[in-house]
Amino acid sequence: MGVRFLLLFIVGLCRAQYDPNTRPGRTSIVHLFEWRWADIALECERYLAPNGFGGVQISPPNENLVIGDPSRPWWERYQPVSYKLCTRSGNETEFRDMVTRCNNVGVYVYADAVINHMCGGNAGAGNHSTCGSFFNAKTKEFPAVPYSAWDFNDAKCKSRSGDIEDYRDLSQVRNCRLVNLLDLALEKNYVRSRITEYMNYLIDIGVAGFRIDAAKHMWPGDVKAVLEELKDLNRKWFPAGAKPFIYQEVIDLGGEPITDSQYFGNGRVTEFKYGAKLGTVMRKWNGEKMAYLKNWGEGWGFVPSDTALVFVDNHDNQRGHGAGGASILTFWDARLYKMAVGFMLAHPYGFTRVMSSYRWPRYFQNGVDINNWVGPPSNSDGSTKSVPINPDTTCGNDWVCEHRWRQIRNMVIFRNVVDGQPFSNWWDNGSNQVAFGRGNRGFIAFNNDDWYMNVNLQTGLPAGTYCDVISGQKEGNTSTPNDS
Ligand code: QV4
Ligand code: CA
Repeated sequence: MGVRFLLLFIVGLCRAQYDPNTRPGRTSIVHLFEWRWADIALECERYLAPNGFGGVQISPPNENLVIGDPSRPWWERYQPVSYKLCTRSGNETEFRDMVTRCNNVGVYVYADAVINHMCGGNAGAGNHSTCGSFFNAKTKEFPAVPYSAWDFNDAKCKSRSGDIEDYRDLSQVRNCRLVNLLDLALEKNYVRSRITEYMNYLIDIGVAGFRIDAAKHMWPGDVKAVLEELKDLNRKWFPAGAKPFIYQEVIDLGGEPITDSQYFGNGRVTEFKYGAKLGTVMRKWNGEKMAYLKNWGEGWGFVPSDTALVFVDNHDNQRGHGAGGASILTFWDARLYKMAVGFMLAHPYGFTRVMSSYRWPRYFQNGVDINNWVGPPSNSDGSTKSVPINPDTTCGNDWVCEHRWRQIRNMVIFRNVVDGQPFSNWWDNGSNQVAFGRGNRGFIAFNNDDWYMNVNLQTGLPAGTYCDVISGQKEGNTSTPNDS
């Protein structure tokens, strides 16, 4: 008995970082990309908690390089200058207020941790940083951390330019600069301790976990060493012994020496094949059709369900950054997007993240969106605009708020309701009409063919009258018809 108990305990500990720590019955998170902390706090209270969202992924909270004042690209936030908590999203006081208020309503916060690198190697005179900390990228000095030249990897990098040139070369991908970003020497105890100090500071404030940015560009053992020094979550909101949820950004679309499975020991990984394949199916590219989704999940070569963080699009591939973006569906393709997100939220595979974006002036030249750098809706002084809520519950100021679209919000609730129920009663027409249930709790049907769908299906639900929460809204005992 004693041995068995001990064994269970150890296994439990090792799995802890795969657990999102969401409240029971809350099964998804939403990425509020580039939102201000003040707006996220309000959104937790007025919308996310009442609608069963489990948490929010936030943009990197630490100090970064300011680029191209006043037209600031979103991607400046992936160029750290220090671990001080001030960015365009807000200062430390606002950050603490957000975490406290979201936690108090049971919506937890997941921070984007940019720990592979600091800012680009050419930044220097003429550039400043979001908290005003001094730095010099040319001499690799970041006194606000502090880091200096010997905390970086350049000596270990074997590429000609010092940048990553060949993704088939595993040590180049991990030891050289990703697009010239100064690459931290994570095998050094000193560097590890600065990073764990930062992450533990966030844990003490009350965050529930981390997206590990550019995990592919760090040695799995180095990431592990950092994670092993992390504290348990804050006892004010989390049970004793709760570990931060970890999901690592590894883009593994196949064909490279760096694979998702190398990172399973550290926590979950972002399954990029998921959105790429689902987009291909919904667009009917390469002869794909929805009928083939019958064995969606591991059957499609994805990582094991309990190691996967899944999403239809993310902040990179929705605008042509990162890898494998061509088939990706986004809010710009609203109808197909709602179907894809609906499918993701209805299907039991993986832990689900919903994207919430802002509109930007997309402008294609030779197939490339030359405006894919454009930062969040902002005022003339470069500060980020707030997220006003319209009377019809949509968002103003060019914030898209996909998470507030009825179909997506209701499917987030659907996923909570069917949590733990088996994938059941699959039906397809051999083409693009499919349907399936989740035990006796929910049922969903899709028609992505160009003709009507008129079939009698076994749903597995108890006899009764049900509301279609995609086309309508359940109001008391009736289901309201509506626009789309
Ligand atoms: C450019 C050239 C370099 C040159 C340099 C000289 O490309 O070859 O050496 O100038 O100064 C930006 C610019 C990029 C510029 C670079 C350095 O886009 O043109 O280099 O800065 O100044 C985001 C953006 C990047 C951006 C970066 C830092 O996507 O474009 O780079 O932020 O501001 C791979 C990785 C994966 C990564 C993905 C985008 O495996 O890890 O690419 N995804 C994550 C984030 C992503 C972020 C980073 C990693 C970096 O999700 O948003 O990149 O933190 O697939
Ligand atoms: Ca690296």
